[in-house]
Amino acid sequence: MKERLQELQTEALAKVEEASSLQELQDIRVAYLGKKGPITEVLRGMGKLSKEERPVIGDLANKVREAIATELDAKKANLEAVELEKKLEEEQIDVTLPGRPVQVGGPHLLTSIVEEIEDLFISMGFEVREGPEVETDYYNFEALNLPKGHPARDMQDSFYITEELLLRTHTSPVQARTMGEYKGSQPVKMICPGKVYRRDTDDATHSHQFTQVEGLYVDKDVRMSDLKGVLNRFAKQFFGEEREIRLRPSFFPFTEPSVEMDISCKVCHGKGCSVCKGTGWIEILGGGMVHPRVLEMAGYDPNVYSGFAFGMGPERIAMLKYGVDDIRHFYTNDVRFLKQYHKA
Ligand code: 2NL
Repeated sequence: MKERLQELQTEALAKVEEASSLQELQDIRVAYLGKKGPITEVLRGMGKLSKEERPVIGDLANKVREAIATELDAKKANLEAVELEKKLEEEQIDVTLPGRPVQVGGPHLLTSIVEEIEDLFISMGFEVREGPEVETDYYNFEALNLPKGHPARDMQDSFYITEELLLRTHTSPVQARTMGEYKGSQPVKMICPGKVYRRDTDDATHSHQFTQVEGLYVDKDVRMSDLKGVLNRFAKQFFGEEREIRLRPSFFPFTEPSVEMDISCKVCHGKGCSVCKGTGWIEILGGGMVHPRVLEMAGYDPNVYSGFAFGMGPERIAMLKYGVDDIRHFYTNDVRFLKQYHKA
């Protein structure tokens, strides 16, 4: 029996030595140390032994068992280390490889233009105010001297939601609301940028939705010369100090008198070319002195207060500044178009 146990140990240790995978080790463990293994079998046959032999064989069997188990554990640790080494080798990463470029966006051209306009007027003491895009008939029309039946408020030209609610057709209602809040108690000096809506068929120069920035300055003693000074500063800072402005008489229902402002053409400097259609001047915006009826309806006494107002379309301004030939570029969002105007 002694010899049988020693044989088993030699045989098992040789197999452990040869094993090259964890699965093989597990098989050896089951084969030699398992319940149906040869060592268990030897121990089971101990009943036939003499009293003196029994502890000696039992002791030896345990030692053999331990020796095999120890070798199995050592080999297992060894194989695991080899396997980890192999895995690390295979999964090696090159930390010096350049990273994949990340696509970053930037502000939309219109956003940049509106922010540039805002900054210029903020520097002249105007505050920026926003208001609802769904407006009441009162603030969009009535309060701006466009009473019911006025030709400029044709149902065909606006998106009506109900009899009394519509998508605003200009940002002036934000100004009418602000004056209405103050009710003649303090001056107003504000601009209001935002989206406006008109029922129009979209083409290269028309859009059913576009952007507007309107300005309003109401105080005692505000004159047309104040309007001219503010707009001149705006035009030169926005388009370049070499540009000139001129005001022409015009008409709007909410201003009296009304004007339109042109800037000198930067291509021909007033001589006339295709950009300015031979006139030397390019129309930029409209404005005028706030109509006394508009002041009155908002609670400002037109005998005490006067004001100027103006409105411009940032799409048109961006088109002039960058030579964009189709207003639809602002909404179709072709990234090749948009990317051209990212500063960084
Ligand atoms: C244009 C012309 C204009 C106004 C907007 C205005 C607002 C109030 C009172 C009086 Cl609360 N006027 N706004 C005045 C004249 C012209 O816009 O061509 N916009 C794109």
